[in-house]
Amino acid sequence: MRTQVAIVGAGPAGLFLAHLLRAEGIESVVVERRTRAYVEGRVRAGVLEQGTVDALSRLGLDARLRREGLPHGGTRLSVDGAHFRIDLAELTGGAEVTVYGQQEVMHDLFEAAERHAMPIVFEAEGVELHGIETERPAVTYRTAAGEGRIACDFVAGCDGFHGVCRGALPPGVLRTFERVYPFGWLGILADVPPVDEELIYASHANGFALASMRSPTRSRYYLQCPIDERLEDWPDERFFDELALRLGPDVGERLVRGPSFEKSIAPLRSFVAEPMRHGRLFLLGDAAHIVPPTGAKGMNLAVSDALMLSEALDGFYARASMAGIDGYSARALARVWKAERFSWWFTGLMHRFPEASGFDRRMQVAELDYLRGSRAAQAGFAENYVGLPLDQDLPRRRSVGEAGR
Ligand code: RFL
Ligand code: PHB
Repeated sequence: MRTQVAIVGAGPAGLFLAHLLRAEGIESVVVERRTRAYVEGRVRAGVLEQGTVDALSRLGLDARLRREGLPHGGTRLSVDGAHFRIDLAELTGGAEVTVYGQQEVMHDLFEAAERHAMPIVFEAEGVELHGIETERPAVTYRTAAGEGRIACDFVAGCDGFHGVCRGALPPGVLRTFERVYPFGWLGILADVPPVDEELIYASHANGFALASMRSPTRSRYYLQCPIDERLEDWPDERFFDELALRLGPDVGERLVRGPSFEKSIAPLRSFVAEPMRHGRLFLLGDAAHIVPPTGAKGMNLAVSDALMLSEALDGFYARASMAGIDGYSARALARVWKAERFSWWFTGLMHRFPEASGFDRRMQVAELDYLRGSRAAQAGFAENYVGLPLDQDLPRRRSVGEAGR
C-alpha cells in the first residue's frame, strides 16, 4: 500500500488529522491497534474549546454537536462550599466552551470516515516505523489478514502516551519533561440530571471535586483520591456523600443521586516530549504531551496539533514549501507549553497535596479569593480556559481588555 501520510492511532489526533488532510486533498491511511467500538467506547474528555468546535464546523462535522452539544458561557469555582462564577463569554468577547463528550466526537469522526470510505486499518498489531530519517518512510503491522506495509511520504504519530511512535526517535534526540501528581481522579457517569447548568470545580479541605455532565440527563462527577485507591471501596453512596460534602451545602442538597454505570480512576500527569518532529515523523496529541485533566485541555491540544500539521503538509503538497514542516514542532510546542502551564497551575490551585502545610492551604484560599474578586485575574483564567488561539501573537478575537466595552 502507498499513501502520502501514514497515521498511527485513530484517537482524536489521528482522526482529526485524517479529516483535515482529506479536506486539503491529501491522502492518508490510519492504522489503529484497537477496534472502532473500543476507541469509541472510551469515556474521556467532555469539554471542547471554541477552536475545536470551529474545526468540526469547517469539516462539516458539527450537525449533531450543534443539536446536542451544550454551550457554556461560564464556569463555577467553589472554595470550601462558597461559589463564584467566571463569565467566560463576557471576559473573552464572546468565546464559549461546549460540553460534548469525546465519545460523541469520535462517533461523528468515524461515521464521516466511513461515509467517505477513508482507509482505517483496525486491530493492527506490532506497528513499526521504518526510514523516518529518509524521504521514503514506511509503517508495517500485522492483522488477522496478514502482514501490512504502508509506504508513505510522512508518518504522523498519533498513538497516545503508551504508543510506539515517540520511541521511534533515535536515542539522544528526545528530551522529556514530567511531573507526576500524588493523586488521581475517581470519576463516575450516572443518568441523573447534572447538579448545575455549568461545571463546578471545587476546592475543599478534603480534596478537589468536579461536577460535570454529558447531557441534561447524564452527569459526570469526579473526586480527587489517593492514586492507590480501590474502586470497591467507593460504592455510589459513599461517592455521592463525599461529592456533596466537597461541593458544599448549597449545591450538595440539590445533588440528584443515581446508580453509576461507569467508575474509574485516572492518574494525573504533566508531560512534554521535545521536539515534536524528527525527519519525516511528527508527534501529535498524547503521544507528545499529557496534561492533568483539570483544565480540560488534552483532547483540545490533540486537535490543535492536527490543525497545525495539516497546514504544514498543505504547504508542502500545494506549494512545495518546507517552512510549515520545519516550523511544526516549535509552533505546536509554544501552544502546548501554555496549556501545560494552565493545567498545572489550575491543578495546584484546586487539589489537596499530601505534603501541603496550613500555610499552603491559606495560599490556595487567598489565590481563589483573589480570582473571585479580580476581573483581571478572571480574564486570564477565561482566556486560557476557552483556549488560546493557535498562535498567540495573532489574536483571532477582540482582546480581553476590549471585552464588555
Ligand atoms: P488517544 O486518545 O490516546 O488515541 C491514541 C490512539 O492510538 C492507538 N494506539 C495505537 N495504534 C496503533 N499502534 C500502536 N502501537 C498504538 N498504540 C496506541 C490507541 O488505541 C488510540 O486509539 O490520543 P490522542 O488522539 O492524542 O487524544 C488525546 C485525548 O484522548 C486525551 O488528551 C483526552 O482524553 C484527555 N482528557 C480531556 N481532554 C480534554 O480536552 N477535555 C477534557 O475534559 C478531558 N478530560 C481527559 C479527560 C482524559 C481522561 N483520562 C481518562 C485520561 C478526563 C479523563 C478522565
Ligand atoms: C469531563 O466532563 O469529563 C471533564 C470536564 C472538565 C474537565 C475535565 C473533565 O476539566
